[in-house]
Amino acid sequence: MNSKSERTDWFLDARYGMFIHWGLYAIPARGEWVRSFEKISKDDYQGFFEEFNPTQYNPREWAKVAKAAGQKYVVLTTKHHDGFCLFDSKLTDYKATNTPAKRDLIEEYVSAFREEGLKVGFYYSIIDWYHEHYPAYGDRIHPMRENEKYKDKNIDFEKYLEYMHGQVKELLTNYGKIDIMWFDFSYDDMTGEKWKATELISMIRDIQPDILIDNRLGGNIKASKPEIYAGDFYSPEQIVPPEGILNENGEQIPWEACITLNDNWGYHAKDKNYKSPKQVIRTLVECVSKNGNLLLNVGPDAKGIIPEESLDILAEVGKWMKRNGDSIYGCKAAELTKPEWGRYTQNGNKLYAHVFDRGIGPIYFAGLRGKIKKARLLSDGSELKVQTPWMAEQYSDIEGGAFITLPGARLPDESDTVIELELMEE
Ligand code: FHN
Repeated sequence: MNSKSERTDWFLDARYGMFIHWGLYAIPARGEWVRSFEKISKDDYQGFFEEFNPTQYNPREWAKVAKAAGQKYVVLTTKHHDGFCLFDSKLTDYKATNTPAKRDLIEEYVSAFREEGLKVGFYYSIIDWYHEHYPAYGDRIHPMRENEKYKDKNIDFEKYLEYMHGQVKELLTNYGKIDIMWFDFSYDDMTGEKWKATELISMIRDIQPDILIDNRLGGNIKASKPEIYAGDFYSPEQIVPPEGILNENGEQIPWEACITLNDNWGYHAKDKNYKSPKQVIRTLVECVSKNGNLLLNVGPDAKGIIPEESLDILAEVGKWMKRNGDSIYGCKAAELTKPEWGRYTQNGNKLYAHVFDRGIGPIYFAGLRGKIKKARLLSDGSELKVQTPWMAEQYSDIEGGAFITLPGARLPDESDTVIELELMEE
């Protein structure tokens, strides 16, 4: 088995992935928490199971979208909190193969994305609102948390754990090499060994030694000696950590911010509050500039179609990635103060200046005087001259700084104009 740093090499290189939340909840189309928010009973939710038939599901199309977007890996919900399994689990009847879909949706997903050359991940909810031995009454989030009928139910949580561990074993045995296991989520006392996490991780490592695991089984991934189940990467959600993520020893640890395109993970027909391509590009750059990854979510509808708005954003960002991907893939934080005009990313002796705000006059690179071998506009490879113009020479404090004057008053790309600076060998 590779060490944690060897395991995460590809992940830190990839930087950008697609998250997919999809399941029965796409039919009510009010987000993936609809059962909990609306306290929907199992019987009332059963109708969606009997109806689920995503006639337009074509993961090869999804994979092509992800590839064109510049995404290098993907994580799909194999089971979300509602307990519905997109895969043909032998441990339950509550699965896609028993719906009108009559398909193992995961099997098709894995082969389609592998065919496009993406790394493949499984999201798996350790929370399960369907399983009879998962705590319901009095739980903080279970749909039946206030239903008196569940008050005296005799549950055996051990039976749920046997089921949950068994399903993880199915997922990591039946679908070939899987690159990421994305567990979701621990809360209150439902954490760590409550899930028999050490036993679970040992089983996982036996089957798929190099799989990456997130930190949501519990434990403290930032500890100087984290628990075996504390994970390979930290998983901030709907936020880019202000300072990146360091452990107790002050060392950078791998992290991945998962972010929605609108305000919902699962399909929500009325949620039109989409981020702009510019926001997505700048969020991706911010993650990489702080040594992190971005896992960007789409929520396909009940037919299996990714919403048009999501497709448009992904395509726009993909165009930017096609020209500027060198400033993302394999890059990390630069050891330079964040500049006023944007952010830096770096890969070896290539320093990438992501210019968001043009200001007026030349772009100023503090501390880089005499350190830049050459400069290019990354999008088209055109030469940029590193020179101190008269207005800087006579009227500016240029101690140690370098200047590049971009042609024209506006940025070539208002979302993010990237200047590739090849630094002098030290
Ligand atoms: O409750 C889930 C939510 O539905 C979604 O899956 C996100 C994605 O990371 N995780 C949990 C909320 O933290």
